[in-house]
Amino acid sequence: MLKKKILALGLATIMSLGILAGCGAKKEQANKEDKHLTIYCGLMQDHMIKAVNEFEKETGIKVDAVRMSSGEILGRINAEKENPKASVWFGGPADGFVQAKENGLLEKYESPNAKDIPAGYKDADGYWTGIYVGYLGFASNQALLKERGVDIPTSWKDLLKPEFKGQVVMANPGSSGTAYTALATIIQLMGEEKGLEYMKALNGQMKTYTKSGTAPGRMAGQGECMVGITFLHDAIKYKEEGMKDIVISAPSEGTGYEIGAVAMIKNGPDKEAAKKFIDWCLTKDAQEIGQKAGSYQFLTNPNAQPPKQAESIKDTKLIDYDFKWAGENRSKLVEKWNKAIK
Ligand code: S7P
Repeated sequence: MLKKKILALGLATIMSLGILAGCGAKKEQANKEDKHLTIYCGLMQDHMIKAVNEFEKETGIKVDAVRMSSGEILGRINAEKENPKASVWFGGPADGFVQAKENGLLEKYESPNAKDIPAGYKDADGYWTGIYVGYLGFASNQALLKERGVDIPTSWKDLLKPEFKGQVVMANPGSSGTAYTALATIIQLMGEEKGLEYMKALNGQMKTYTKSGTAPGRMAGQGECMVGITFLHDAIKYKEEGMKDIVISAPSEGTGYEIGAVAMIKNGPDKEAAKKFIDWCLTKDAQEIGQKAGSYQFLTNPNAQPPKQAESIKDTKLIDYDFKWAGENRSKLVEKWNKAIK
């Protein structure tokens, strides 16, 4: 009887030690998760690095960040959906986030800080939240234009002029969020049939299609082409960095714009750290970091100070860009564009 009691006591002790050890391991794992975060980032590298450094400093969470174009991020999180490697998608036009939500790749997270962001800049169901706004337009090389006696393009129609043949650069809408904004803008402005006809004609004017939407403005600045189709804040950045020949213009028919967003990736490994990162992205201070790295987008937090460098483009004529439509039709439109330019 005594032997049995001792045995039972021994077993109970071993079991509770086991449970305690299990709890300890779980806690350690949870702590580790709280202190680490992997993000996929659609922003320019220098902006991404500054933001990540500041977040790490403020929270002690170590961030691994990978910069990719929007189409690449979509492809990556789709390929990893059974075993996600990253927990946050940080930056890039909202159209990609709309598609990711449609495809079940995002996790709903309504940050308490999202209350500060106006309704027009966030997903109504809480899957993504806007952090900045950027306008699409043209970056031209003034020296090249002058040399060839060509006027600055001020309309989408202008890009089809014979003098721009072989002189226009934009990114591929399949890989680039910027270029997809351009494609979706043209279709919203002209309708699907006329819009695809326009894209086909524009294809005849192209020097090349780049992978990232940040390249065309840089190429124009370096004199590798006359015109790059780009977000205007990127053109301002290159000009500020010394590409003095860049001249900025926007199409008179109206232009599209991006809401740069942040979202949680479904079943990502660092959920708690991801929430902290998203909360942080929506704050005034975090949003103002971009301008310290030469990123001059408008900001979605009404308390954040917009960059003074963007003042000159604030009256750009915008279309009533439909993000939901653009995101939901992304794959279909890219496929049609690919057929149209063949
Ligand atoms: O960070 C500058 C910025 O223009 O980069 C993103 C842009 O779409 C580049 O990515 P893609 O290669 O996918 O085009 C914008 O979200 C952002 O404003």
